[in-house]
Amino acid sequence: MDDGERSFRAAPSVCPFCGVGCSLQYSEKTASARGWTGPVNRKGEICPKGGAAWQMVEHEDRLTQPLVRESGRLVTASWDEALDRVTGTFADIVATDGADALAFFASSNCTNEENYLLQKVARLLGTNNVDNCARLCHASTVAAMAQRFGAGAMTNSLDDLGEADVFLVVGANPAEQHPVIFRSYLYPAIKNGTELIHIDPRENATTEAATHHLPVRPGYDIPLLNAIAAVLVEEALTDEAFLDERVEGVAAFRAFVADVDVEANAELAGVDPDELRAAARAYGAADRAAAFTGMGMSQHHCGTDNVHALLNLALLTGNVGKRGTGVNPLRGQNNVQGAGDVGALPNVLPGYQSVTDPVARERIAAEWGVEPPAEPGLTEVEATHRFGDGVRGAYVFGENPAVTEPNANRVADALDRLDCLVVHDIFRTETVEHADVVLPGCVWAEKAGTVTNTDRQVIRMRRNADPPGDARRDLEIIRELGARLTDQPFDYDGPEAVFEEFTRVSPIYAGMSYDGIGTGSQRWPFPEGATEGVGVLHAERFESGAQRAPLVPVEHVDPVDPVADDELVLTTGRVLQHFNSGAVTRRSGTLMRMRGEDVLQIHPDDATARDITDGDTVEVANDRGSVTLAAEVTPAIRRGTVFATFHYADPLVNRLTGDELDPVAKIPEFKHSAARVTVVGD
Ligand SMILES: Nc1nc2c(c(=O)[nH]1)N[C@H]1C(S)=C(S)[C@@H](COP(=O)(O)OP(=O)(O)OC[C@H]3O[C@@H](n4cnc5c(=O)[nH]c(N)nc54)[C@H](O)[C@@H]3O)O[C@H]1N2
Ligand SMILES: Nc1nc2c(c(=O)[nH]1)N[C@H]1C(S)=C(S)[C@@H](COP(=O)(O)OP(=O)(O)OC[C@H]3O[C@@H](n4cnc5c(=O)[nH]c(N)nc54)[C@H](O)[C@@H]3O)O[C@H]1N2
Ligand code: SF4
Ligand SMILES: [Mo]
Repeated sequence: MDDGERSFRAAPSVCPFCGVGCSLQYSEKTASARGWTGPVNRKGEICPKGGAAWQMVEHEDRLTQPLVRESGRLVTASWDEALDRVTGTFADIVATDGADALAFFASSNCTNEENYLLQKVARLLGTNNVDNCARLCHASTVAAMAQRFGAGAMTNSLDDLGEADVFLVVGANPAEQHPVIFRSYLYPAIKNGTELIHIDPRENATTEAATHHLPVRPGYDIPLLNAIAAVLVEEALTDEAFLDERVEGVAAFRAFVADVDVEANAELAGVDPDELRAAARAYGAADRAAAFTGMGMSQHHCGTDNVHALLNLALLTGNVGKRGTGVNPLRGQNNVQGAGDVGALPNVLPGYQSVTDPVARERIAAEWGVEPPAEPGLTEVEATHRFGDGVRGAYVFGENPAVTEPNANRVADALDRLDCLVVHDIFRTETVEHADVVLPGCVWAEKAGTVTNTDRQVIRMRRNADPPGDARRDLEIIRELGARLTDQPFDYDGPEAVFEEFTRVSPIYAGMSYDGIGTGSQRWPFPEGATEGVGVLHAERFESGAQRAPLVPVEHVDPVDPVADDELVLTTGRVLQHFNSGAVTRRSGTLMRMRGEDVLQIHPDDATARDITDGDTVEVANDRGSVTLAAEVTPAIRRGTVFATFHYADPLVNRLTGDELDPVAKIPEFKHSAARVTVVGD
């Protein structure tokens, strides 16, 4: 790419990667991104991904022209040709099969304003088929927390969590996945004596700081958490005053845990019962204990129930509604919280108002002039399963489902069954290879807008550069799409006008403004007259409006894939140096030098039984597909379990994951698949 004519400038913006929301801007001195002292990274600290974030701005692989498929090949086209193709085909589909024959995938890597407009386009067309990859991520957590507490978000703020005496981290590895939270907020407390309980089948960078490690068998968190609940009740470590005032269903729950056999549950979960009791005592005895939950909990066919089991522990011990407590989902991408907040979800309108609520629909209609449809739409994975069978057209904005959805061989077929796949991205991704139209968008540093980070802080992004070549700003592309596809003008003169409209239709953001946010943040909920917003939720009442939240007994269900004697359990996840589908980080020279290839972590006993030695090439296979990668023989992973990341297109690890979904949240079972592991020569 010829960058000779591009000019760059420093303007406070936000890191495009994880949900921590560190502030970044261009540095002329180093010609790269550097942290500035933002509302989260108060000393300007960033992790290696943030440090490499400028590389995508100037990358030679950037999409700089629209592409359309002609005779089977993607060829360059003008914007008019590309947009005409999209609007012509989509209008045709709506005319013949109705708007529900379209599906819109919004982007949790993109701004509130972009996602708000995309869901508006979908709903004006007449469909609630709009979702974002929160579906693959914390959908189950959000479902459980919204049902019990009335808000699907971190109960607490990063600012107060350091006051905890115990951190209970379940199925999350913040030292690698939320590095600035771990380093700047958790680790200082740990150094000061806060105990860390880590529940994870692997020892990883987070475990290094742990006081207790329970290496749970993947898929067996419910028996483990129920056993902790039983110990809390048995040893009178519950908060009786809190149970009296703020909790319901207490007697039934006590009866339920009275039947829990702690030793048997520990054995089922694959952990030492004494260790489990010690961890339960630490959590129960703490004056303040804060729980954190991640993908190890959420990405199961029982993901919603996993989180329910964790919420029980917080309620039993009165660890809700106070500083240094709560249940805190560490959110994924820089705007996955916001993509949900603005209503890029099939069941809720902006601000989590149900699509089935006539009052909420009327409130939207008063602003839009059109009432959104009342039937909940399809979730992402459900939509993919319907491609070519009811769904004929899809708009994929800033997502790479060919790599990140489960059962990748099936996903590839599904993408090809569409009459029209539009991919709006910045690189020629694996998903682009299936597209009929490709729209070149812009990266973080080329856009303005807001994102909402993991602890509900709305932060502003500002332009450091113009998009390269003919690439356009994401908001501009969606605005143009809306103007062409609907009978509304979509004549917003920039992101601020979109944000203002959003604050008018979404009560949780009412009163926020670009000026008020400035170079700091505003947090939801944002009561009238607030300047910053509420840090600790559920203090007097739960966000549901109720004074009490229920304890809910949850029963274990076995993982979906039966594991034969000669098979191992494959669980998948992340490493520090790469991000999700790897579309961006695999193109970063700096990060690739730090971690070039994917490996399969396997326990020495499982390796020996298969004649595998460290560094061997191994095949990992099941009925859905197979991949080959290098073995890393390590006692850091529990026996019987193997781990690989999903960051690479080759090996495409999601070939092995299955289609089963959590019945409530429709999240896939990414964390448990049966697999045969064999050595393939040297
Ligand atoms: N470096 C980096 N940071 C990221 C991302 C990235 O790709 N790279 N992605 C971002 C996104 S989108 C997200 S959602 C977050 C996710 O952040 P995390 O939730 O921390 O991500 P994972 O590595 O998928 O899973 C966490 C841990 O769950 C463990 N685990 C696996 N199965 C089970 C189980 O059955 N039970 C329990 N208790 N644990 C289990 C795994 O061993 C793993 O260490 O990270 C965000 N930050
Ligand atoms: N096996 C397995 N699979 C998983 C998971 C797992 O733990 N295991 N985790 C799941 C989770 S939690 C998640 S969140 C999903 C993530 O799934 P995806 O969202 O599909 O993954 P990303 O790599 O984040 O995709 C981002 C895409 O957006 C593009 N992009 C980035 N910034 C911009 C921008 O500003 N504008 C535009 N237009 N495009 C942009 C990138 O080039 C990339 O193609 O993966 C899920 N899949
Ligand atoms: S911790 Fe997350 S937001 Fe902060 S620099 Fe790293 S990737 Fe970016
Ligand atoms: Mo995620």
